[in-house]
Amino acid sequence: MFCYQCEQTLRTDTTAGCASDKGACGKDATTSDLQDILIYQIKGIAQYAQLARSVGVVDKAVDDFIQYGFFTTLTNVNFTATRFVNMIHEAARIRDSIKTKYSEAATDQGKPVEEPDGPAQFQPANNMDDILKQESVAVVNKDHDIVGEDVNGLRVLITYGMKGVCAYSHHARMLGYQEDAIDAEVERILAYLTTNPTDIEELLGQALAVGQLNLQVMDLLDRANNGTFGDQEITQVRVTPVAGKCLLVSGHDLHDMGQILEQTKDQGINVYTHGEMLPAHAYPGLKKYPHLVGNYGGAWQDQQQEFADFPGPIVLTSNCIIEPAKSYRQRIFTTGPVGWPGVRHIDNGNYAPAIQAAKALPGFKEDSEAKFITTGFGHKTVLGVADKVVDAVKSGAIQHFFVIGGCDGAKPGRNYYTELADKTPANSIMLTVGCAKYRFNQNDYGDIGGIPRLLDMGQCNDSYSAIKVASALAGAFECGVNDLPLSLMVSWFEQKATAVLLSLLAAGVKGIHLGPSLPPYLTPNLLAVLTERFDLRVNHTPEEDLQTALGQA
Ligand code: SF4
Ligand code: SF3
Repeated sequence: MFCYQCEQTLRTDTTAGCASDKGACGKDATTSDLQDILIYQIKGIAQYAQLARSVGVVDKAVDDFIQYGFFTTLTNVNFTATRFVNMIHEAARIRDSIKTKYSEAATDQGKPVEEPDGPAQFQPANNMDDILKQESVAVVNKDHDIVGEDVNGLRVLITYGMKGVCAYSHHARMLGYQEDAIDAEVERILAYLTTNPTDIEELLGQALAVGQLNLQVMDLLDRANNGTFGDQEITQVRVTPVAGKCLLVSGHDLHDMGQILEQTKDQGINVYTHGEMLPAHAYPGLKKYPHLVGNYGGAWQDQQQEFADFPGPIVLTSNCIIEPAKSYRQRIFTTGPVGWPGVRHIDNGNYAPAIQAAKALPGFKEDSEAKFITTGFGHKTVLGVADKVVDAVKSGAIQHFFVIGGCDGAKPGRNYYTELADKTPANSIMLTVGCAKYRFNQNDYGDIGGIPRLLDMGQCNDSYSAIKVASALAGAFECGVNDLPLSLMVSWFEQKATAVLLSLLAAGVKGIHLGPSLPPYLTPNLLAVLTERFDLRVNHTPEEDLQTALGQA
């Protein structure tokens, strides 16, 4: 195996990458190799899908599979090797089907039928052992020594960024939101990667195209979430348990959340959100369920202790799952792209097994002291008080905005974000998205003229909100986003954050602070380019970075 897609990848002084029997996340070599093969095949499907599109054949089911398949390989999503064997065989069937449709349409139109080479021609073996023997074509770093680390790094950046794009797009598709232009661009970029590109400038351009595509996808997802469940509203969320039977929902997928709430209605079960599901409380279409009672626990990396303590079943709807301890393995369920060997998987939208488990398990015996946090500052909420915000900036009451968001993680050094938030000046506003917020969202930072100093805009899926607010402020002050008193402190862990980073760069945002450590595929040369063109900044100490952000360095 070789995988270096996430921040917790094993690092030595000279190299980075999980390359032995098991990654730092618990992904074993078999699963990792099967994931590489699936990614390779999907690029081959994209080759044919793109050709099919050129003769007017568009098959939405093919794009569903492309995007779902990429999502399953994102960090902390799916660890079940047998699921990947099934998907590899399905990928071959889907490739054959789109190939046939393309050939027939091209022939009907009197056009020559092309036979793309590379991934499009891959034939998987029948069983897992033999498939694993085919892995050499799909190894992430296979061309590293031929093309050099910079070209390899950019190809990897594009592939990993596309995992984030596909994850966000899959969430939107779950709610019935899909756009052909997005699907076509996904196919184009994946097919581009099969051409073995080596031109650095061209690859950089394509990496920014991934960011541009992700902006479209996040816009679609924003419309999907708000269109389905209503615009986020400012909401007080209880963070302490109440007495009664209980069920915990983790991950990002609001469609799953809606189904679970509907199916647990009037069943005497209290539903709690965990991790990135916290913003669900802010949507009218979800908060209308009185049995959605609160948020339980913190960010994903604390789940082994928190899930062990939770007296009910747990449903994981997306990243981040980590190895379930024996104490709760029998009462955790996965759904959608998520998987863990031996953990029950619900793939038909029927949560009856989890509901039965909730009824059978003890639940919370008594109420804990009530404590609350606030969420629901989506872009519509914040822009609803834009006049107040603009006045506060003009009067000097607000002197700076910080976006402190992205992923949380298990490695030491993440307290950087707690310290950073705590040390921001009292005349500044913090916008946050993603699970990084759990480092500081229990703290009371007060308000500025009634505007809370900490505004939780939602999941990492809602990073689009931060971009929208920044653009609107720039419009109000008739300046560019880079001229605003605004600093972005982005916490990176997995590939959704990679896609968001590329989106920010594609939107022309400069001076982003990226941490806690850099993606290993950003080589010194690539970092130098990003620093020169985008003023990308590497984390130092919270004090130093605050000084830089505030222009006092
Ligand atoms: Fe290592 Fe991260 Fe890949 Fe897991 S996802 S194998 S921790 S780089
Ligand atoms: Fe978090 Fe996994 Fe990325 Fe959605 S839940 S931000 S790490």
